[in-house]
Amino acid sequence: MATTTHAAVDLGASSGRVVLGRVGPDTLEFHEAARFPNGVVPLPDGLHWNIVGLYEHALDGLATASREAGGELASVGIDAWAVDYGLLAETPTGPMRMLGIPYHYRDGRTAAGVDSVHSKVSFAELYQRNGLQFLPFNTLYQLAAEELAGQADRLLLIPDLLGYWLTGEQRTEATNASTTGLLDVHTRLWDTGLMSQLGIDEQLFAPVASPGSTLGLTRTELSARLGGQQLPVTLVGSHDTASAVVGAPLSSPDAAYISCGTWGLVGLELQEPVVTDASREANFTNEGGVDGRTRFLTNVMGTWLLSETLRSWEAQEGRAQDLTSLLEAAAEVPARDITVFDVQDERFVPPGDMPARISELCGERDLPSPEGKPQLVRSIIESIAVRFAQALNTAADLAGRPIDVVHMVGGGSLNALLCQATADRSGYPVVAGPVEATAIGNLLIQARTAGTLSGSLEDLRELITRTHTPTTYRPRI
Ligand code: LFR
Repeated sequence: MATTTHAAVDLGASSGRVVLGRVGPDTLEFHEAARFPNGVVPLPDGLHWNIVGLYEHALDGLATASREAGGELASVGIDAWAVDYGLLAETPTGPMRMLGIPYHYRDGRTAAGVDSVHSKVSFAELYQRNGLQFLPFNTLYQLAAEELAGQADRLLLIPDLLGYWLTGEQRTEATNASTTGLLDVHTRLWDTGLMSQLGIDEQLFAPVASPGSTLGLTRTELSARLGGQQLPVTLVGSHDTASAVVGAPLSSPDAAYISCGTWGLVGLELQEPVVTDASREANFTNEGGVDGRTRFLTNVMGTWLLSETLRSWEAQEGRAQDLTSLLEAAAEVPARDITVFDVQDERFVPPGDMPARISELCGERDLPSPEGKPQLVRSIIESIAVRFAQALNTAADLAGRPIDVVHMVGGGSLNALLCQATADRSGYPVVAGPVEATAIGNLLIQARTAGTLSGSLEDLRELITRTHTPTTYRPRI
């Protein structure tokens, strides 16, 4: 059976990778051609991303992938976290120039943007129009706090910015566009009426394009680095969570998913958005999925709490922490020593000393503060699991649909303690894996665009089920 080879550039908040995959009707093989770190870059004016460094790493990774594929790379697809963007200005010579350094969504400047947007359009009206949960960093709030907005001719979301640098072509990929807050939740087109109410020039945005369309070929100037080839860049679900949901092998019509990395994205795949008062009050979002599906989900603080906790200990002790042995010790902590706290508290959004913030919160709420590392690690994991369980039940209630199984994908699917705690706290079986769901979702849409695969998302997921063995965690209580 014919196979094709594709490269997925997958950028997460704490690392990026280029995954080389060979795909066919009976084949789904992949490995990392490159992996590189990513993270918050604190500068005097706020928190940023090292976007040019990421572009260079992605290009190097593509060069490696192209070499490993023996010059047979059929296409490239890019996905990254949502909401963040680069601003560009016209130049006399043609190509646009970046203005400033893209901000990290965890930067606190957006608070003023929230007030400014809500003074023009209430949150209830916004939700009716864009179907988006309230997150203080949604693009429209960032834009309202953006000093350079007046000088910009174009805004490109992170994967679209890298796509522009690779090809010279500008589009706004639809799944990620849905996280800006400026897309109509029903038509999935720019809401130009909302833009004008907010004083945003609609020309700032490139046209919306669906996953499965072609962005263009890599620029000729890059060919020397890419094995002499001009590679086709295919638009995939460029919001990483959209690709993760494609790559979640949902095994029943009543399956739910948790895409767990820095964030835990907990929800359902629906055919239509749910834009009710109840879903707004529960802060459920209707992000755009691949093939016009709706990602009905809510953001839960994910492994960020744990990784920031480890980072604090590393900084305090001046030495690396061993997550595996910490998790082993955490597994031994008795139930009476576990403190369940509210992981959604806003103080956990910015980077910083999480152990101190957790103690502070426990103090305020009259909860016993976890003592020692194993207790703290276990309390974080159980608290995340409790919130996952609540979010699953709320999703089912709001969508009027039962849940029979939960698919945990992404980095969190490797955390056995978290998977088991989620099963125990929710009462649903948790089917864990694949850990690389995002890169898989990216590769599958490229392969379908190339004509190697065909059919619906269910058909694509069936290939994952046939080629990947998950681990099942059954509820013990
Ligand atoms: C996950 C994710 C979430 C989004 C958050 C910020 O990586 O893309 O879906 O809410 O990051 O962009």
